Amino acid sequence: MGKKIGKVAISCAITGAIHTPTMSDALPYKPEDIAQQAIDAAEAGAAVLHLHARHPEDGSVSLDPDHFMGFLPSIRANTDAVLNISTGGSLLTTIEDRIKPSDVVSPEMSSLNMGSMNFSFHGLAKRYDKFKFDWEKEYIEESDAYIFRNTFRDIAQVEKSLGQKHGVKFEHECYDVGHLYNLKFCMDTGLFKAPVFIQFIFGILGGIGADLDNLMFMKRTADRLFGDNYQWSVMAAGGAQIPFATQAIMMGGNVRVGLEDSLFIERGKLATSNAQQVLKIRRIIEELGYEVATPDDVREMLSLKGSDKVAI
Ligand code: KMH
Ligand code: ZN
Repeated sequence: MGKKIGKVAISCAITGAIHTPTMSDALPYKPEDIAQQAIDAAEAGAAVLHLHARHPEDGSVSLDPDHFMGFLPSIRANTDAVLNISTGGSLLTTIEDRIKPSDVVSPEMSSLNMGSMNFSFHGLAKRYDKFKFDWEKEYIEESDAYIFRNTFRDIAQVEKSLGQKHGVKFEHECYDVGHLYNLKFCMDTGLFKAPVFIQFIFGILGGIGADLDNLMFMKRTADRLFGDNYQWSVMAAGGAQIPFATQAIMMGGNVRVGLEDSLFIERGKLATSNAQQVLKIRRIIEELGYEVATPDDVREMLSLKGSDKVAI
């Protein structure tokens, strides 16, 4: 084996809160399916599992900690992956509700969205004539009126409830350049300590678009604001997922894939599982001469508290 250039951490976001069951049979929403796909994704090379819960009967989004507990013990028992619990799981409720699952689970990581914004996927509704479940059509169509609320007070609340109380490290989700400045302000006022982990996000309607120039710009801006005090990863929605992840690898960053962010494995072709996307990006990582980071590599890179401190 040739000498490797560096390590790349793969995060896999298993189901999320945007896509609905009609859009892909592969999107998991039953606890046993979320667990199995997460385990398979970890086996394929994902070091971090970014997790949301769904109602098992109809796949609608859920923030009920019991629904998380329907799949987390099995994932924990079968993988060493870093568990990352979303705090952005609903556009329709309070930050307190969004914090609850992580407060119960005390994971090594949680997502933390770094600004309020439009967050819309209403354009997807017209692609489907019929929906599997009653809630889906309205949920998608109504997203033209959704505001994803993440005020500075909300951000501070997440830090207090999860960072201070549980030693949770955050995946700082930055959907636009302004979110980097929000994070910088929070760091300057002592809310977060280095190294912070930034997820640059592209292609959400309401955030910065999936143009490669924007990735360069986000990275240059982050370098200027944070210097050596940050680690980074890239997530792009839909068809931009793998191309942006590839660009991130070549720039020395980390990557996020998963059915939360894209239902596709290539243009026009649905992915059959989360693991399929992980395996694809893994092949690219290795072909480009890099090595896939293990969960322990990520623990070291981000100074995580350790899996023994997770409450499952
Ligand atoms: N689906 C991503 C664009 C969260 O979980 O905190 C947003 C996300 C939010 O991952
Ligand atoms: Zn998410």
